[in-house]
Amino acid sequence: MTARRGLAVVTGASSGIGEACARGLAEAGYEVLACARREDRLTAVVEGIRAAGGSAQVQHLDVTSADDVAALVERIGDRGVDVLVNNAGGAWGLESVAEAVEEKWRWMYEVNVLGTLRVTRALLDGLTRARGAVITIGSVAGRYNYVGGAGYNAAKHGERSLTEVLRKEIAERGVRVTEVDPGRVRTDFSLVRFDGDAERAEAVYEGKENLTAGDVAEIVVFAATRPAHVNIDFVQVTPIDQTSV
Ligand code: 8X3
Repeated sequence: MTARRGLAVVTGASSGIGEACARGLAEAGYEVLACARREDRLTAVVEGIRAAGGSAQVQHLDVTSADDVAALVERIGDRGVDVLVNNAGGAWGLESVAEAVEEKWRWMYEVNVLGTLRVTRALLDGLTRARGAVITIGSVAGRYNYVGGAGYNAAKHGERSLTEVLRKEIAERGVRVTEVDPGRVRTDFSLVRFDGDAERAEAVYEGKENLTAGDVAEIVVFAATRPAHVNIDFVQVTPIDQTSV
């Protein structure tokens, strides 16, 4: 398959929703620059895409690192960026406000809000050149609050504010901005949240309908491939039994 649609940059592409977006966008004909911290897993993802006939490359990226973001910008050079998927992010902990751990809150703000800001701002020129699309993976946690969720809720609400304002500010450049807010998706999300406690993580998904990362990626690809005058502002998507949101 040859890349027909231009360049798609995906953060957090080594697993879960990011990996599925990288695969889906490559299948749709984009040349994917797959970005993540874990280069071994990222390399496996990229090899899988290539084996399926798609176009993809590995880019080491920790969204909390200004140097890594600068290296990403340098790699892209004066190319246009047709799609940026801001997927890197996550939750850490489920403590009550009374028991809040500042380090965890700081990390969640850093990856979900500042990471999205840092990468998006750095690629704005490229996105403008291509009249591209920014697609940010938010969460239902950015719309509805829950007990134990305050740190993650606050970060995802912050990311949503950033995304909404960005849409209003850069529409005049022809850059589209979409937020996709998934509910429960079976990924490593809960494993990360619970510090690698597999049993606790599995309990989140056990006996429930769960979205797959692929379900979310289909929406991302759909939003990315709309005509230039069509902006999908946001999509909330949940498994059918997640009626709490
Ligand atoms: C996570 C969404 O519903 O699993 O971003 O808490 S949920």
